[in-house]
Amino acid sequence: MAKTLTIDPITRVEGHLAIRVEVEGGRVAAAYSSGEMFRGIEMILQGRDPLDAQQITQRICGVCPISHGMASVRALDVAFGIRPAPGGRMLRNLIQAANYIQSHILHFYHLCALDFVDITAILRYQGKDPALRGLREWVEREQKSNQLYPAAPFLPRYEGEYLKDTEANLGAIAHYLEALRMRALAHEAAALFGGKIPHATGLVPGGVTEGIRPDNIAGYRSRIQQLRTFIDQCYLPDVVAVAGAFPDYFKIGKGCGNFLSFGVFPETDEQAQTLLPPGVLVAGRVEALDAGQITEDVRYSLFSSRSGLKPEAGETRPDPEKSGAYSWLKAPRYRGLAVEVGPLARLMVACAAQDPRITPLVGDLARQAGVGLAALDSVMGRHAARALECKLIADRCAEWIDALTLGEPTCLPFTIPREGTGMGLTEAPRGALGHWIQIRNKKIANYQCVVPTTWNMSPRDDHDLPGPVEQALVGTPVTDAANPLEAARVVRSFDPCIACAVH
Ligand code: NFE
Ligand code: MG
Repeated sequence: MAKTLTIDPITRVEGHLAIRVEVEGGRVAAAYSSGEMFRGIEMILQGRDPLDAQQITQRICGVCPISHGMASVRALDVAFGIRPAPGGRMLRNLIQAANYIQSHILHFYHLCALDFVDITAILRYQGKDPALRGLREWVEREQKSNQLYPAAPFLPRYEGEYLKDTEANLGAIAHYLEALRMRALAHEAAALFGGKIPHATGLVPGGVTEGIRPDNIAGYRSRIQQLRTFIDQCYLPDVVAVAGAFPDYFKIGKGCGNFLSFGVFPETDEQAQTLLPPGVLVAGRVEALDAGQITEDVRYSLFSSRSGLKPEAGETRPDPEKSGAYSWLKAPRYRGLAVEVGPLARLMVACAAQDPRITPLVGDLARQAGVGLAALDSVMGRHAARALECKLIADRCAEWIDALTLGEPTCLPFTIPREGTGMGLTEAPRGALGHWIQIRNKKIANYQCVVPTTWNMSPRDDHDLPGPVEQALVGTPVTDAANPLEAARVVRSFDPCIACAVH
């Protein structure tokens, strides 16, 4: 007989997510993903000045604000009939890249590492490092506390198999602390060109308001060099070590098998030439992206809006009492298919398109992990893809910063049209992100966002097709119903952000 388990809230993800699984014979037989909060940013935008869109949509999230700002200014570029100044396009890339690096380091060290690294190893720490000694005292306090909630963020935790080697654990724990400093550096790098972070003020239609000067170039370059060292010497080796210790996780968490990328980091004026290419991978074949194939179903979502609408005609009408609905996320579909988005999707699409820069790197990664390319569609493959992408982007940043031209214009004049429409597609750290704007009488008539975690954590659609994480959970072992660690690892491998997903 099926037994139902609910993980609510699932910790160490951004926002409020509940996962319900039906377990039969020690494995997940069915899964349900519920976003548990409503925000209504799309409704807040209606009737406002179009220039408010990039400021307000950045408030969707403090982790990936730049990507919302980018999708927004790209939609405004189209609606205003302008293209960004070349210097502005380069600065947008540098700002967005710094935010990616921050986000990927955050996910690995501060959100998911403690799924694998044994934090209790710090109790055996005998060294003199004041930060690690402080951490040991913190974890000791948590261990002694018999109150469930004040003891956070490390204990209690789901018990199960963690990394065994004390030195490996202590090394990763030291990197957990170092990663906090690295994220600050990445934030500073983004702020040098974006004005501030989170919620950059410098992103505008036509480019970026900050100029290209020796001081901001030097500041960005030095921070990127430190980040590249951390990625090469800590992040990648730690992911490889975790992968080596948990090889089963190349077989756990296989997703829906379809991958979507909008493409990101335009290297020329043309969207088609992006560092990470656009495309859709269905049943092993890569197709050109057709944004006209995107719709959102709401049968199981807490909305009374019409179902199956395209984003440009999308509606946001909350219906908290809706019978049968179980999530505040809509269910985005591409030609009716559930598709996975994120770093793994971007690399899979790039490999299927035989991208000359990316394909050999992914092949090397799979060889290093001792698995075939197909095994990357898994929990461990998602972590490895995120780390590899972080390196790819950071290395490219070092080239972009050297290619800037001092004093080159970074923004353009524009006028707000009386009427207009725009679609802004980009890739956020967690995957494909689109904003759609309709302008009437110089005001926002409608604004719709379709967001990475909305794709990945979506509930069932109108045809009862489960969303990507709901599919990935099926078959996951549950060795101890009181400690469903395996299921939590599957969910966290997607790096969900529910604030974004419900927006
Ligand atoms: Ni709130 Fe975001 C990213 C976006 S995820 S983190 O990356 O857009 O849905
Ligand atoms: Mg939306």
